[in-house]
Amino acid sequence: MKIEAIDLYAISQPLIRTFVTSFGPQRERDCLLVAIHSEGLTGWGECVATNDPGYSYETAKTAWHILSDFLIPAILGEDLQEAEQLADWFRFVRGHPLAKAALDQAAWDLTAQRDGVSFAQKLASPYAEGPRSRVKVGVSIGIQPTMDETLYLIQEHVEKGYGRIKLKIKPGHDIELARTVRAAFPELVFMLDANSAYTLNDVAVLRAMDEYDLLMLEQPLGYDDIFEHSKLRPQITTPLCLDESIKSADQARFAVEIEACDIINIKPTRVSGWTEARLVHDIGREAGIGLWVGGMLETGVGRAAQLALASLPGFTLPGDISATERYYDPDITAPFVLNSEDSTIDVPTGPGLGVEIDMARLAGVMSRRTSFT
Ligand code: OSB
Ligand code: MG
Repeated sequence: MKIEAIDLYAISQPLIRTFVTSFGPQRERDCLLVAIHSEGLTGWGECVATNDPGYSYETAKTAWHILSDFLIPAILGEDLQEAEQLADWFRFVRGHPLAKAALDQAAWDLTAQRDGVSFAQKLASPYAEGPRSRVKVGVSIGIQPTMDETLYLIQEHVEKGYGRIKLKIKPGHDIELARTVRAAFPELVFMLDANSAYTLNDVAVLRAMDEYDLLMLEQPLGYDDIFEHSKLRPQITTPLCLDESIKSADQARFAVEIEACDIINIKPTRVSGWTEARLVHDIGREAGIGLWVGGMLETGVGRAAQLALASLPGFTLPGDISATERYYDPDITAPFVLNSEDSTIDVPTGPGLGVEIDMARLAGVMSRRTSFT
């Protein structure tokens, strides 16, 4: 398929609720969308780089620069057979996984449409099991101004049917939170995400978490670290999960080899896309690592592709793929809704991503658009 044209959009949508993590608040969600055109088909991808460089060094603005000046010119006019080719085409750009992942997602969507299969079917084709039809999900709740609001939000989401709750922590907002939540909800399946806010000097705090029967503790130490996580792991009984520091299949291999984690949160965007995410899945599955699909406050475009990844057989834990109405109302696609009876979301079955973009809504939230031909 000759890559005939690519559109790049910058959009900005208000979040229904400000999302606060240890690296700060997000009120407006800026992100980019890419559309690859070929043979009358259009493949869509979302770039989830955030407004600020708190989660990673990439921002929506650096991603615009890398996409428009390097990645898009490198693939325009090329003959795309399979999305796996992109890794070679992009090798000349160091880093910038979130920018690369947008085009990777669009290439998977486009080639799945060409093949007349869903993104999930195409991604799951190497596995005898095939894709799951619905995937287990949980919800990620940002840091709230008061403990009462935290408890209220947990209650609200449990009532909606979410079977797993993730809470954000930061120094000074940790042990008391875990203690209070466990006391209020003795049976709750919950976990904590520190987004790299601690150091090995805080082992006493992290060890105190062992009391509260957490599903896991996510990325307590450095955002690029696996070495110190491997030092921490034998000192706590809570299962240790890595997010930020696994940016490639190689880093997943290294983490497994030095026993730095029990669990990996695979965000396809953080590892440059779905091809690499599937490799991380295979490495983790082979090593008996717990796996789940992480989120970055995606719109319906990104959610559809997260669901496709989560349909692979090695995912053992609920993903951060909550219903889109939690973040955007209306969204730029039809909403994804929770199956409240089993805390799942259905994997789209239509060709490619299986979602339709509301172009009028997109025009309403768009701040910038460039077409490359
Ligand atoms: O660390 O998992 C994270 C959102 C933005 C940046 C980092 C993270 C998150 C989330 C939200 O936890 C997950 C979601 O519901 O999309
Ligand atoms: Mg995280």
